[in-house]
This record gives sequence, C-alpha cells and structure tokens, in this order.
Amino acid sequence: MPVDLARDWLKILLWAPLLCAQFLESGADTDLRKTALQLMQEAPLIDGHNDLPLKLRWLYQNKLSQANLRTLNTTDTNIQKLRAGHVGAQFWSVYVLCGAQNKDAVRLTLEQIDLVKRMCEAYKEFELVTSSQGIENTDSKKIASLIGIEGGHSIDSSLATLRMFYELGVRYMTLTHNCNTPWAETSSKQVHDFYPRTKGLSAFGKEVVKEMNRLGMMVDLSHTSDATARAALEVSKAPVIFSHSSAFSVCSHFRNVPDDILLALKKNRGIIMVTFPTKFLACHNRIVNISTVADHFDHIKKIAGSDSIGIGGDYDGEDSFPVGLEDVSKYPAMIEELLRRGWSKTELRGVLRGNFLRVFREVENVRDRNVSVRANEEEIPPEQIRHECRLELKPPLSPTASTHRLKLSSLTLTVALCVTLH
Ligand SMILES: *[C@@H]1O[C@H](CO)[C@@H](O)[C@H](O)[C@H]1NC(C)=O
Ligand SMILES: *[C@@H]1O[C@H](CO)[C@@H](O)[C@H](O)[C@H]1NC(C)=O
Ligand SMILES: CC(=O)N[C@H]1CO[C@H](CO)[C@@H](O)[C@@H]1O
Ligand SMILES: [Zn+2]
Repeated sequence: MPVDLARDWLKILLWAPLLCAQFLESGADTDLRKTALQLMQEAPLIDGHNDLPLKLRWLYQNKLSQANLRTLNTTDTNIQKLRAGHVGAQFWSVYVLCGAQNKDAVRLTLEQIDLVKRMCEAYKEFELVTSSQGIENTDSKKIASLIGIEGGHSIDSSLATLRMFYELGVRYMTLTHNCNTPWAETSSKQVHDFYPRTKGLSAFGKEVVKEMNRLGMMVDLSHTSDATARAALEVSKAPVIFSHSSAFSVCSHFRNVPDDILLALKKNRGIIMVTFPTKFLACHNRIVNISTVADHFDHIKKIAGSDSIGIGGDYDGEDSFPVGLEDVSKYPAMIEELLRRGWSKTELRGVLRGNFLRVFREVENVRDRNVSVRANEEEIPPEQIRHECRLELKPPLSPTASTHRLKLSSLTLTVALCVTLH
C-alpha cells in the first residue's frame, strides 16, 4: 500500500467517530425542532406585546388599504410569519408616543384601537377577542387578536376614559411608558421630563389599579419603576403581568425586573413575559443569540418558577433582535433551545399559553366577584396635572335665568367635547 493511501485511510479512521457524533447531534437537533413544533401546534403561543400598529402608523399613516399584512416585508411581523411562528394569540399594542401626553394622547390611542379593529375586519386570519374564553374558542386557523394600551398617559388621568377603553376591548394597560404620568413613575427617568416629582404610585395611581381590577383589565408593569411595580403588586387584588420585560440579574437594564419583584410576582400569581430586544438581553457581551434569551428564562425559572413565565417578543417595537430570533416566525427556535436545556413539555405549555390564560381567568374572576361594586368616581387632584389642554366644565358664574344658564353650560360642554375629540 502506497504511503499516501495509508495516510488517507488513517485520516478517515480518525475522523469517523467525530463525523458520526456530528451526525447524531444534528439528528437530535431535528428531533428537538420537531418536538418544539408539535408542542406549539398543541399549545400555540399567546404573545404579550407587538408594535405592528405603531409601524402601520409610521409607514402607512394607518391607511390599511395600502399595506398587505399577509406579506408585508418591511416589518418583523406579517401574517405568514405569525403562522410560521405558531402564534395563536397576539396582544397588539395601541401605543402612542409619550410626547402626546397632555396633548392628544386619547385621540391617538382611539385611532390605534380603530386600526386594530380594522385589521381584524380586513383579514379573516385575525379574530378580535376580549376574554380568556375568546382565546380558547378561536379557531386554530386564526390568530386571536387582543388590545393592550402601553402607557398610562393614554387615559389622561381619567378613570372614565379608562372605562371607555375597556368597553372598546382593551384588556391590559401598561401603567407607564418611558415617561412619568401624574400618578405613576417610569423606569426610564432620563428620557422625558414629564411630572418629575412623581414617585412610585400616587394615591390616584392606586385608584387606577383598583379600577382596573374591578373592570377586569390586566395591570401591566413593564416600563414602570421598581417602586411603582412594588406598590401595584401590593394594591392589586388580581395577578399582574409584565407584558414585555426580562431579568435584571442577567442584564441590569432598567427595563428588566429584579429578583425581589420576581418573588413578589410569584406570590401574586402573575407572569413576566420574557422579551427579546437585544438591548434588554445582554449588557456586556456583544454576541446576542438564543442562548442569551434562554439565560433569562433559566434565571426567572430559578427565582419564580416556570409558572410565572410567558413570552412578549416586542417585535416591531425595537430595532435589534438576537441572531436566530429576527422576527415573529422564529419563536419555535426559542422553544427548541429551552427543550435542549431540559425544560419539560408541561413547563413549556405553560410558558406558551397556560400561564397567561391562568392570569387572564383570575383577572376575570376578580372582576366577576366585584360586579356589585360601582364605578370609581375618584378624580385626580387638579394641582397634580397640567391644565392648558383641559377645559373646566363649570356652569358660568353670572346670576342669569336658569334656561340661559343651561344653554351656556351645554355650549361649554360642546366646546369641551370638540377639544377632547378633535
Ligand atoms: C418586499 O415586498 C415588496 C412589495 O410587495 C416587493 O417588491 C419586494 O421584492 C419584497 N422584498 C423582499 C426582500 O422580499
Ligand atoms: C451563542 O453564542 C455563544 C458565544 O457567545 C455560543 O457559545 C453559543 O453556542 C451560541 N448559542 C447558540 C444557540 O447559537
Ligand atoms: C365588594 C366586593 O365584592 N369586593 C370583592 C372584590 O374582589 C376581591 C377579590 O376577589 C374580594 O376580596 C372583595 O371582597
Ligand atoms: Zn415597550
């Protein structure tokens, strides 16, 4: 045998076990992917936060007729991708920028709600849903669509406005976005200078939480300061959610949740829906991939148990997502990685769906046990808000005939309505 040929044989002999191992490993990977997909078929994902409605405002000025949501490719989200990602229910955020606070936040929020409702009318793949039963009843070929408000500035410090948003189908409200409101403090103190004196949850803020409990609207604590979150956890009679946040111990970003609050959340029976934007996931390493996100899942499970976990991708809400999780079609890769790390199918069914449904049902039960309680008529003390966009609805003071007075006050009311609704 020539020396060269012998050397080749030797090489093959040396490499064979390695090649074999690689083959087995990739076989195992295909199995894990298959298991992940099967699991998601049985338990399609309920995702806590998606900002497509904001993108539709930016890209199309909410002119839905100009976009094809089935194939839209300038966003992280379209219907094909949601299907590939096994998303069974999606909370659409009707977020309006903090800059609208004290201006037209209520109108802009109404316009985003209108947009989500029109999405559900225009696409048979979406079904507007407002209850836990509604999610469970949704045909498996459709995507249950729910509405969440992101930022208490959307209610303009008015419990009546909160109630009307509930009637329009809103089922969670994030107490703050990146700005303080007069009644709740944000975690992003450096972004806006609205109401710098707000600390945690004010007395009126506690009334907001109680009224949300009474209505059956979930209290969302993503974006709030730790003081706000702790106060809300204390006041709320129902489980709360973090619709899109990750673990502070893994990455000490102000958008993430520290361990003591994770423990309080476990006690409250609420959930944290782990979020995927890279800037909240990795504070130090530059490579952010599925392993990084899995570290957050593992940590939260260690502190609060897998029953306290869901998923809120925040797609279309931020620019950068981890390698392997670039858009809403990639959720199965996340489940595959958790299977690889030894998460059981039961735990993952909870993460995908069961844990959120438990929270939603308990929120509805608290509402149903309080049906006899009347609407909260508390108002925010006027000195706590800025006034220039608010008209005071008082009858004119001049001692005129009562009919004249009536006419004037109805005129005042009309003007006020114009100001609010325009
Ligand atoms: C994105 O969609 C547009 C409009 O339908 C199409 O012209 C374009 O080729 C698509 N781009 C990619 C990368 O698929
Ligand atoms: C993620 O990146 C790290 C290196 O930073 C690497 O060790 C790990 O294998 C990667 N994980 C995946 C799932 O790609
Ligand atoms: C007045 C009333 O019915 N209050 C109830 C509201 O719900 C909470 C939580 O279930 C009960 O503890 C209250 O008694
Ligand atoms: Zn957000």
